[in-house]
Amino acid sequence: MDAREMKIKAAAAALEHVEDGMRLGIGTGSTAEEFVRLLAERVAAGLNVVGVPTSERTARLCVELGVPLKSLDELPDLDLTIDGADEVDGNLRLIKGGGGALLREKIVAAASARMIVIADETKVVETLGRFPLPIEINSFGQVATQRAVEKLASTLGLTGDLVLRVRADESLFMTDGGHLILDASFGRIPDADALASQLNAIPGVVEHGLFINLASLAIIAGPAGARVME
Ligand code: ABF
Repeated sequence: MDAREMKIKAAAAALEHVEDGMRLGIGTGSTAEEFVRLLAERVAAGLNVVGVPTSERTARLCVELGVPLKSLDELPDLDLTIDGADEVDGNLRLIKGGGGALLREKIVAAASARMIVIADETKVVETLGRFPLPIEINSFGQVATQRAVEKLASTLGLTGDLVLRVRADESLFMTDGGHLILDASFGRIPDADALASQLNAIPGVVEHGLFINLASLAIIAGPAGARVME
């Protein structure tokens, strides 16, 4: 089974949790996009759902495929969010944001009664941090903010480079919300809860990719099929 087939398998398993009439948060990334494609088929067959997208990219795909959308302001109480992740640990803590949508993804996940993560086995880790942690920062005072993050990392015994994310043409990556992203290559984050809470205390940090106490369960696809972590 190749990587795409595993994404499709996880997405199909998540679709079984979608009920008629649901208000859905719809995630960003290639796995979430496989979910959108399968959801669109069910909508075409009569499934009555409405989605709130977590990125402009996801919104465009939903519109293209005919998945009805509303804004989060129109639907502030969601039944279920389906989204991908860059890393999942055994306590369903996540690193997200590799796609740059972490702020809207976290806002939508927090507005949802449940969040189901869809991923393949390569995303499952014992300790978060192998994947560089995306930290969304305001462009105003970005140097001061980066220094504050570096100082926090040092106090927590975390080492590794913090790099401003750039696009292929070397221009600065800007999120849908107009912010910058620092990718922090810590390698291992032994105390994700402490890092998450202390990052939130830095004024220039808009949000970070540590999703803690947000995922209700994870559907993990591997060569033998899809399994559930909860
Ligand atoms: C998105 O899913 C991002 O938060 C995360 O980076 C991405 C993972 O992408 P993929 O499913 O393509 O591995 O929600």
